[in-house]
Amino acid sequence: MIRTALLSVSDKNGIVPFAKALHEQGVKLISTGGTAKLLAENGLPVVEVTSLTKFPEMLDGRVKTLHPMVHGGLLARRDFPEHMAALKEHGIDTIDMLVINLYPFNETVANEQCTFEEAIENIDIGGPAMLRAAAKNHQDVTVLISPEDYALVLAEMKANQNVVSYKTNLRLAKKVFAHTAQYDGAIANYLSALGDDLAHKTRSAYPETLHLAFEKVQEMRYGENPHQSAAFYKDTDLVAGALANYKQLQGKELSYNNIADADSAWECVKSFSNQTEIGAACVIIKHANPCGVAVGISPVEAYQKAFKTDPSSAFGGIIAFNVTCDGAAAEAVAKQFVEVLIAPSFTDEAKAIFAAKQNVRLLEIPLGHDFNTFDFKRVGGGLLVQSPDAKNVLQNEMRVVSQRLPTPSEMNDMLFAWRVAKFVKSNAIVYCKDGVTLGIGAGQMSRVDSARMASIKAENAGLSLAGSAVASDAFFPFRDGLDVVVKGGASCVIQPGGSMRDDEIIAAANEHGIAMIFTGTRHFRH
Ligand code: 93A
Repeated sequence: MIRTALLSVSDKNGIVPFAKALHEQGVKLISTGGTAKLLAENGLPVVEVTSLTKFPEMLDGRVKTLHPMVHGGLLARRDFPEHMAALKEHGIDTIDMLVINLYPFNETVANEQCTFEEAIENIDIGGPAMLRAAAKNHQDVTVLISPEDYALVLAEMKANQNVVSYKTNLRLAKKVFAHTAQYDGAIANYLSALGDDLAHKTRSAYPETLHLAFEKVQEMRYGENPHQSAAFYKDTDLVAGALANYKQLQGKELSYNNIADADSAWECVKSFSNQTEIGAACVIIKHANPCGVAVGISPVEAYQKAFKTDPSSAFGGIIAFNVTCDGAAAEAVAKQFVEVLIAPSFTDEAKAIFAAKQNVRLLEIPLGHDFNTFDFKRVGGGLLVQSPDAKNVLQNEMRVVSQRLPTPSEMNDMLFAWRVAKFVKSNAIVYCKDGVTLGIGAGQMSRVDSARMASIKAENAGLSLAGSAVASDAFFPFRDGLDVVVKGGASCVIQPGGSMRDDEIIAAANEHGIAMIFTGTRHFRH
């Protein structure tokens, strides 16, 4: 039964009429500073949390409700005599309803002018703590995070002497945990997009005039083609760019295309490095696209798996490991024609193997501490500037949209495929299974052609796509692309979703009995 409600909302829309209705139901209202003020202004009797806790709101509001008077009231089990005795002993009253909306973190960081300071201040601590407490104790506490639930809860209370059913409380609690998970996910995403060394920096708007400072490293014999001249400049910003920090151990001077492909290879391979359960990852790049990516218990295993994806394209490729290249890996790689081999380090044995192959360029790039601040693209008469595609979709932001849930191994395969698809030129279709790419369709103008291309490549390499996972870098505009990948052998698909025809595409997935996940984020790469 609802006797006391605590209301603490950032977005105050709709709170006054709801609080009025609660008051008319005889519910005692407790509230935090801003919310309490608004309710009092509207003639409602309201107890301020400060008078309950006997503490002022402190530290610029960072500490308002973090107190046993609040959390004891939310968390006590009403059916445990010891809990109720403890409340009595400490003069704590139960709180039966919690109405909250959190500091608007997402809305704040969505504004390009948002500074790092502002973002941090908009991380709500007390709100999620109360939400989780109330949701944990949903047996006795009703917790509301969205105005759309106000009417239903009020109707139940009116019909049932202020009692809200267990079923409703449980439904609302589930909503809360999904919400707090998303809220923390958004914070993690924001911070990871800033990169380790940039976290202290203010995110500023793009300046009116752009003065770029890059330092010349080398002039090349030629550019993308022999009739073009070229040079490589490194970013003078210390935190930026892996290719500003490489050490070349041997081989001819890096060419324009070597540097461009080495960048793609390194960006892709290092994206596997926070996956502690993985031994090693290997990426083979050709013409800026991965033509084989795999993880394995050792670098040699990862390489051998990656090579099998597309042995003919791997010829003359750029290869990267995210772990030390040891003798076994070096020996395996040395069997193929390789332009550039990259790793955080090479063992003496590996160096000795390549000593006999002086044409191979060996690059050591330290893991971590590199982060591109901006992406640039020269266009006729100007420069396009954007923040890098640094967003990693967290698992709790992904949504299973099919009737069939993915199995754990399908889930792993999809996550792997999704990681790779980010580094494949659009339209990208990537088939994977057991930590290895099986077919990669890249750079096609139509998604369905990319899908066809990927399965043709798998067939050419003699690989089976049965039971594989497919990642698509952007949504399927029509069901034809999905039909092609299922026909190819995919049993699950990961894609951003967001097409006008999502319903049709979900229906097609269900018709085929495959599992499908929407990530909500796309990874175009041009
Ligand atoms: O700064 S907090 O993380 N610390 C707290 O103790 C706390 N308690 C409630 N944020 C806290 N809140 C949040 O304040 C609520 O989640 C709500 O978004 C907001 C309402 O503040 P006011 O009523 O003063 O406008």
